Amino acid sequence: MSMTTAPAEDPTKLAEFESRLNAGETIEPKDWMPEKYRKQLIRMMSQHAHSEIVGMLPEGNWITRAPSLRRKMVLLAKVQDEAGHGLYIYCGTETLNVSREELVDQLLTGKAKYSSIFNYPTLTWADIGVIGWFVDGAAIVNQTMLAKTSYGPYARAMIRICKEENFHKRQGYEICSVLSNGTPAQKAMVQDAVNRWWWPSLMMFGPSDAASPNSAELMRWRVKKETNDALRQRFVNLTIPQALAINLTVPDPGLRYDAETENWEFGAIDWSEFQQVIAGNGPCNRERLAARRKAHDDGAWVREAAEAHAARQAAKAQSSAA
Ligand code: BYC
Repeated sequence: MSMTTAPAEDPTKLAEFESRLNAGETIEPKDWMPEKYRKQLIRMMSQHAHSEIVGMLPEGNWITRAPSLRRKMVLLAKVQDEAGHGLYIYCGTETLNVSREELVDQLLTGKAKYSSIFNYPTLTWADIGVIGWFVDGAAIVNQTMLAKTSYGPYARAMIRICKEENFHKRQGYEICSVLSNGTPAQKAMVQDAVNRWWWPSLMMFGPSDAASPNSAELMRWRVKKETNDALRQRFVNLTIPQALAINLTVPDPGLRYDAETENWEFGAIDWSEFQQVIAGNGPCNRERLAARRKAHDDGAWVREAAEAHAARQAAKAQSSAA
């Protein structure tokens, strides 16, 4: 990316752009947009794509150990969906005039972030259920909002992706329900997974509103339609009744229902843990990046073959046109 300071935006164009947003119009790739809007979208969309790709690793860890053929088929399909989501969002990001190579390079060199949640280990089969239930559940809450974002290609990608995430969430919740109604050992295993994933899932929504440097600008440009804290609260309100329905508890002594606001109020989040994880010091950050770098290196021959094929096709087309 260029290190030079962006020139000041044309105030007339900026005013037109903002009035289009205020009228609820979507912005399309060929439309004029402020450079900062483009940069914010590249940051957010590429982080989202990277999260889908890195997100395959914790679950991929259990494909060979799924407890039945049916569970294995479902998990394989889910992980493949995530690869599809990643590629789809990379394509959407490319409409903002940035190359896939540049985006992937930012991930592999540690310049770009990906969701904090994927830096935790999957220790038991119950983790797969809880990821579907909590992590995909949190993603749905966030992405349902993003399906109405102001940038057209991102909004359209979210509509399709949310449909698949709904299936992911249901399969996760069903795994948890079966385990919770199973033997005492199975019940203990799923409760332990819930205990480990609860707080990191709340952190997925990002820092509290007061500590979120990007929120104000993203809200003004209607990229985000709701704040991190509002979405986090919605997730808690949706999830606690689901936990109660299958006799599981979340590890929060401060949790209580406020009948007046109709919110499940929750205790304080340990933001120092979140900061450590996004700074690269979570339990699995190094392992995740090493796995992605290895996959990228192992795939070099595919990229080379595709380039050689494209060059051959171009030469053929040129010689038949001559
Ligand atoms: N993890 O100003 P803020 C999935 C960073 S994958 C890491 O509030 P913003 C799935 C943030 O980037 C789900 N970093 O930022 C896949 C910023 O740093 P930079 C992924 C985080 O953008 C497989 C700084 O903290 N979803 O669905 O206003 C299996 C300050 O934050 C996190 C998306 O990516 C985090 N959790 O809001 C299952 C959705 N939170 O960039 C499921 C798209 C914050 O300035 N992204 N940071 O260096 C978003 O909606 C928003 O970008 C966020 C953060 C809510 C994540």
